[in-house]
Formats: sequence, C-alpha cells, structure tokens
Amino acid sequence: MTEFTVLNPATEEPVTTVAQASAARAMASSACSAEAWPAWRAVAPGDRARMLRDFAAAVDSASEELAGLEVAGSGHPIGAARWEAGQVRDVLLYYSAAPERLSGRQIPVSGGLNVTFHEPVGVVGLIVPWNFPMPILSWGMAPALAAGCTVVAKPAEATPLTAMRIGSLALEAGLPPGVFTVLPGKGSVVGQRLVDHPLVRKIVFTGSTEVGRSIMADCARQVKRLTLELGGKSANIIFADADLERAAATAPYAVFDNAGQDCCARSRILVQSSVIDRFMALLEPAVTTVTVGDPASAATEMGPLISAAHRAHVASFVPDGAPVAFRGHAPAGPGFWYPPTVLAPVRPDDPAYTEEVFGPVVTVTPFEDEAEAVAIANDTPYGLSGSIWTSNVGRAIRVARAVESGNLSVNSHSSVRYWTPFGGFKQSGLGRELGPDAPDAFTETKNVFIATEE
Ligand code: TAP
Repeated sequence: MTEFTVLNPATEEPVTTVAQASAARAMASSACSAEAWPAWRAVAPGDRARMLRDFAAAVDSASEELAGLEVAGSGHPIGAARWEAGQVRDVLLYYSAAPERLSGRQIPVSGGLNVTFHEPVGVVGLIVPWNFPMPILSWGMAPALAAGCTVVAKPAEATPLTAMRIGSLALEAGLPPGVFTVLPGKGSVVGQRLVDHPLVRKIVFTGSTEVGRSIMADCARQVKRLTLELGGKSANIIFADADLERAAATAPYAVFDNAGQDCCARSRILVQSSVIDRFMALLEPAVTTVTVGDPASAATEMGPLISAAHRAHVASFVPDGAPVAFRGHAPAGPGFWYPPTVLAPVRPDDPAYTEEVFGPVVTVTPFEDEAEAVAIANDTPYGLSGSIWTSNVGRAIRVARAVESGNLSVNSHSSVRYWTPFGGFKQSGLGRELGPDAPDAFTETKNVFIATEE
C-alpha cells in the first residue's frame, strides 16, 4: 500500500500519513457508487433534502475540527479555514432546497402533451485541487447529490484531510454507503480511473488548464459530460476616476488571498497612467502591512505556500534583477514562505505578466484609456475573473461587458458567491458551477410525449 505524508506547510513537519487508493480501489469504488445510485435517485425529494440538511448540520458541528485540519494540512490562516468550513455547510444547505425544485416543464403539442424530467446523470467523478480543498469539494458535491447523483471525490494528493473527514461526516449524518465516497490518491492513478471508468457519467474537474485539456480529450472518447474550472490571469483595472484609496487598500486581498494560490487572483493590476504614481504610493503601505505568519494565529492574513516545489515555481517568476517595486514580509526559518511581491514596470513578454503564477506576485501596468485597458485585460488565453474600479457607472458596465471573463466585480475585489454562477471564458474552463442552476448540470433533460387522443 502506498502512503503519502501530509506536511504542515508552515513548519515542514509531518501532520499524518494517508493511505493512497490504488487504481483497483478507484475502479471498485466507482462500481459501488454506480450500485448505490438507483436507490439514491429513488429517495423522495423531501427526504433527500432532509439528508443534505443533516449532512450540513454534521459539517457545522465539526467546523472547528475541519478548520484545524486545513490550518495544519494546507497552511490556511485559521480565519479563512473557518470561513471555508462554513462554506461547505452553507453550500449543502443552499442545495438542500434543490431536490424539491427540480421540476420539469409541460409543453403544449397537438395530439397530447409533452412533459420534461430532469434525470440525474449517474455517478459523478469530482477531482479537486489543493488550493481550496473544502469549498471546491462542496461546489461539486452538493448540487450533484441534490440532483440525485452519487459522487466519488478525489482530493489533491497534498491536501486530502478535510475531504476525508467530510466523507466520514456524510456517513455519520446518514447518507447511505456509496452515495458519497472520498478517495485520496494520485491524479494519475485515482483521478485518471474516474475519467476512464465507463460508469462514471460526468467529471467535474478543477485544476490546471494543462491537466484539464488532457481530461477533456479523454472524456471525448466516451462523450462523457464534463465541467472544467481551470487557470486564470485576471486583471484589476483601476481608472483615474476611481476611489484610489479603496482600490489600493483592497488590491492586496484581490491577489494575495490564500497566498495568491487562487484561480481568481487579480494578478495583473492595470492603472490609468495619469494616476499610477499616486496609486503606487497608496499600494506600497497596503502590501507591506499584510500580516504574513503563523496560520494558527487569528491575526494572520496570509500563510505559506503549499510546498517547497511550489515555492520554487513561484520564485522562478522573480529571478535576480526582476523589477521588484516593493514587497511585504515573510517569516524566516522553516515553512514554505514567500513575501507579497509587486513587480513594476514589467515587459509585456515577462512570464510574471503572461503566465499564471499561483503565488503572491502581482504586476502593475499603465494604460492610457478605456479601449487600451480592455485590450490589455483580454490579451490572455484565460478569462476567469477581474475587477473594475471607476466612479462612472456607464464605463463600469461597458468595461464589464467587454472584458472576456466569467466573474467580475465593480468597485469591489470579490466576485465569488455560491448563489451566483461561477466559471470561466476561454481557457479558464467550460460550464458553470454554483448559482441556482447548478443542479441542472448534473441532470439530463428527458422529453416524454403523452398522447391524449383516443
Ligand atoms: P492540477 O495539477 O491540475 O491538479 C488538480 C487535480 O487534478 C488534483 O486532484 C490532481 O491530483 C488531479 N490530477 C492530476 N493529473 C490528473 C489526471 N491525469 N487525471 C485526473 N486527475 C488528475 O492543478 P493544481 O496544481 O492542483 O491546482 C492549481 C490549478 O488549479 C491552477 O491552475 C488554478 O488556477 C486552478 N484552479 C482553478 C479553479 C477554478 S474554480 N477555476 C479553482 C482552483 C484552482 P494530484 O494533486 O493528486 O496529482
């Protein structure tokens, strides 16, 4: 049996070891999930709703334990980890209302009537990255279960602990065995078997664009349903007429949240050139005062990166001689620390400007006018997120419509809410999660004609 040692990213010390599921176990669990499906889809909608509420209550009562696991195993600051555990509860509660609302339509036709049904697709394979182990698990798990699907979830190898505990909480809350299964293990072993297994009818993948592309090709061979949530290189666009104080004060949280390991990180700040000096003067104290340190401390705003390898990857974007305008602090000693770093001015071909860094590194680039801001924002293969700062309502709407991205905010740095649709344009993904329609993505529409003529 292969084991994986989970390291505490803040101390580099082992937290625990986890037995990795084998390829055979992944295949067997997929088959068990398929066996559990007919009974789960037959549970009366109100009863399925109640079971999801019981699951949410179990998560709620274990929220401190879950938060502690995320602090130890992923290095998330305790305040963020508590919020993430609360998000699992809230997402389960939100979608617990869905089973009783999965109503079809009645369509008038000559000679009878047509009715439509939302039929669950079957077993869903849910593949989760390491950056937000709890929220991203819940975004796929809750609407899939609500729609009447069974779920086999594969957390990232590096961060399996909270998903495993949530899997056991599902059983404690009364979900039948096989309805929600968590399989820790390698992507190339467990994840790939979920993609390949013919009884897994849909894959929900969140991760890198590179792996997403290969999973899409594998799903194509079986015409398997697929949702992809992939990388990002989002812009934070600041016009001269914006509230510069607020824009600068919140810019660090738009990119350094979760140490920049955030698909929605606004990692390219674009500032109208007439105010760029003033903006940089406001940004510097906002960046240098970000509290980076012990994730267990309630005052901490930014923790470590996930691993030594990932820190080396992030550092490769800031080689000797890089145009560091200013940077914040990070602890010395053990832990995969990297300080918040602002690069300016950057060349248009600088990898820190063109590629997803997935760490606390942000570039600042000037633009002259609205057209140039939109052109720069769209000059990327990605299209996940972004922010627009302006006091001109018309401009806010024009730019929001022109930026090719799935999730935007105006005069705010936050755009992800579980009750609104979430997903990417271009190479940031395919399909949408969250929002009121998410359970529909786990169903097929069936159309039945009923003759009424004698
Ligand atoms: P990946 O390396 O792509 O891994 C994501 C998940 O896929 C992990 O569970 C991984 O397992 C698994 N995996 C790897 N190879 C696989 C294969 N051949 N078949 C099936 N599964 C496989 O990404 P990551 O480094 O963990 O996450 C960072 C990336 O995710 C960034 O690009 C980020 O932007 C993106 N992301 C996007 C979003 C949204 S919502 N758009 C949210 C968060 C993150 P192992 O880890 O065990 O190898």
